[in-house]
Amino acid sequence: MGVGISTAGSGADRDDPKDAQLAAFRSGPPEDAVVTTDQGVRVDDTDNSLRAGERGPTLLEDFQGREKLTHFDHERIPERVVHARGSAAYGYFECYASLSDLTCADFLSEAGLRTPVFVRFSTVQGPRGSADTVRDVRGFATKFYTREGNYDLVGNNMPVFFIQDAIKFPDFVHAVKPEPHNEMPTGGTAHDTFWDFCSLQPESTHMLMWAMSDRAIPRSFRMMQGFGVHTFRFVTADGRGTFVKFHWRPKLGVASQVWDEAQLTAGKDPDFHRRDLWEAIEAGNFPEWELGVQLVAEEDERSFDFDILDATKIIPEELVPVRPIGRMVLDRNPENFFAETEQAAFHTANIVPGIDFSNDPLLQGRNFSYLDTQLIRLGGPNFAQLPVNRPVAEVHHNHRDGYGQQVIHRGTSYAPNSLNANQPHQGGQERQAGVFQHYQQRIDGDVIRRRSGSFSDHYSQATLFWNSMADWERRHIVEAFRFELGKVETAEIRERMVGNLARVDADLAGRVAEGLGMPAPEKAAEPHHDRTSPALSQDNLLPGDPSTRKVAVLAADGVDSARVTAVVSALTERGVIAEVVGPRGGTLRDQDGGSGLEVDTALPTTASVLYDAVLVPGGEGTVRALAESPDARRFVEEAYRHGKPIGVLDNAAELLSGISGADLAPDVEGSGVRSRQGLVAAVSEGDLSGFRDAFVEALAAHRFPDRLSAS
Ligand code: HDE
Repeated sequence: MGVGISTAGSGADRDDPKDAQLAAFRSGPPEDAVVTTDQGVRVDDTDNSLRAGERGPTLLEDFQGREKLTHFDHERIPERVVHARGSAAYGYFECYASLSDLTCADFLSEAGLRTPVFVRFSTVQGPRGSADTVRDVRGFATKFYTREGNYDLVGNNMPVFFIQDAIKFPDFVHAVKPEPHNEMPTGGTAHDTFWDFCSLQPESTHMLMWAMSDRAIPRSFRMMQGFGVHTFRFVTADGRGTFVKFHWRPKLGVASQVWDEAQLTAGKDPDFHRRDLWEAIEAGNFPEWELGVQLVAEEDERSFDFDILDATKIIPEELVPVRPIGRMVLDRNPENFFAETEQAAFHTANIVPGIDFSNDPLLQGRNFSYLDTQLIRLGGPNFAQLPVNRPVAEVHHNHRDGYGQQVIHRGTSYAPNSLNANQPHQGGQERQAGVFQHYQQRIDGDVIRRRSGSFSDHYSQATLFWNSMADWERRHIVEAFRFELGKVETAEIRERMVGNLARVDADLAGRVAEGLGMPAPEKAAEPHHDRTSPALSQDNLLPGDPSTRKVAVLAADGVDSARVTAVVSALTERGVIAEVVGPRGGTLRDQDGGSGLEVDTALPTTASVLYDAVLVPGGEGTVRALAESPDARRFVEEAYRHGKPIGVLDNAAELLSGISGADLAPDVEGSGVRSRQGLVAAVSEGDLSGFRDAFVEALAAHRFPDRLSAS
């Protein structure tokens, strides 16, 4: 894919006010122009320095050379202290129906109303250049460019957080980041300081369950849920409040990699998630999420056995259902990574009329931190004027000056004033549509540094999460704890952590301890509960849609191309992406000697972990060549080990014979297909429809984790 740089002013969608605004800032390569300095002076040569004699020293008066090097020297800005690695896209949010009975937010006021958005996904721990597929929380930050100003919903792909109070954030981040003495590990939590902190801070236990689950190794940004995490408030035009939690649900369902696959992907394609998002949008497969809300009446604030102000707790969906209120589609890639994705500045305090905060102490601290961090990262107070951050609503205030000021303000810069008829004037105390007023609440309390007792149960919801998992999800959680704690060098930290896990579930703690070679911990003092919340299990979050899943058609010379083409066209009709992977580039010979399949990707340049499934066509030559190729055998074996669907046509079934456990289902007379645990074989020469249906069904199931080794 080429680098698409549009020429100035082109490519704007006039129905999208944000895109129309950005058009004014775009600059493409000129059609025919002499290179200039920053001052617009056309110059003869920026390839050779000005020097005294051909072999002499460079002269200080070389202003072209100095300008070029100086600009280059200043290209870098500080990366985000957390969430440094990210990828983003533009799109729109569309409201399903007016929510004016709950909120006066304009962007939620009308069925079909579209609001432009910019969404940045990220990992948390690693630096800008780290791999995408590490085990980590993913950021899911959305900027809504509403007609009433920018609203930022700065969420994650997990609904809870590690700590309850923002004042602990620097400690948490210092612990999770690479260790200070040797700057290791990059992008991961499997090290002593992280587990030291968490084992001493039991409020992290619930979040650790999420972080050790497959939610921390998503298949794609497009297949992740998003959560606002905190409880916020909706506020109506007449000032009535309702507590609200935000949920993004991906249309493609929630799907993950498996841990071995994620680690291999980090090497084979460190940009795996970035590429996936970019390519999906370029191909017109626009990712989509539904926004849902959980609503709690003000008077029900204290009616749960947890505190809704505590960000280490969810409100189980079985207690308060999620009500869909709109959908978001991402349909445009940014054009310059630095200008847009890197300079995007999100802030939890960017809210609009109709939305307000709760007293969640984590949220209250974030409301300070995000503005503060942009000041250092973007070098001054005018970052809201950067194209990506500009609201589409008009801006009027008396803020002036500062680094990088882009506006030539005229007139006075204070209020009250008589010289400019007191403009801009205050919105006023009277309630008015489109004018933000803080939600009025009565606060009465002593000034103290203490957490509410209602924040003190750190285990019940961790148990709820564990109880709600399918067997395979539990296996993965156990394996993740074994991996992470297995990398911890200090025995006391491992013991303390396993002790905490015993308070979540005895079986969990016992299995983790066994993997670490430790004695099972004492039975926990307090009883565990057996409540479940089915909405938490990924088993219940797959809609059965195979579209945009990527299938490698692994083939070599001598392929039966007619049969495979018949399958591939049926897959393509279902939105599946099929790529022919061959031993080399070019065209593969058909079994009849003519030209067969066009190779999309040569085997040495790719890997099984970059696909969701493998399809191996038949044909004498192709099967023999693949069986003799260690790379091809590994490709299939790895797909099997990672629980992926494998389809084999005709004699290609032979390739499975070398893989331990890869036994085909018994032949069902007349069906023409043998299918079990994602291994799908076409066994009759004739009709392929049974095979196609079974393979598509396997793709929609995503993975067959029970095929993987048990622990
Ligand atoms: Fe953030 N967080 N955070 N965070 N966070 C940042 O802001 C912070 C928290 C989240 O794509 C920083 O611009 C504090 C929870 C996302 O640009 C910083 C606390 C959640 C992003 C910051 C939290 C998040 C950030 C770093 C504890 C999920 C990336 C650079 C109270 C609801 C946004 C920046 C993007 C980024 C502070 C906890 C999500 C330092 C103090 C909880 C998605 O300001």
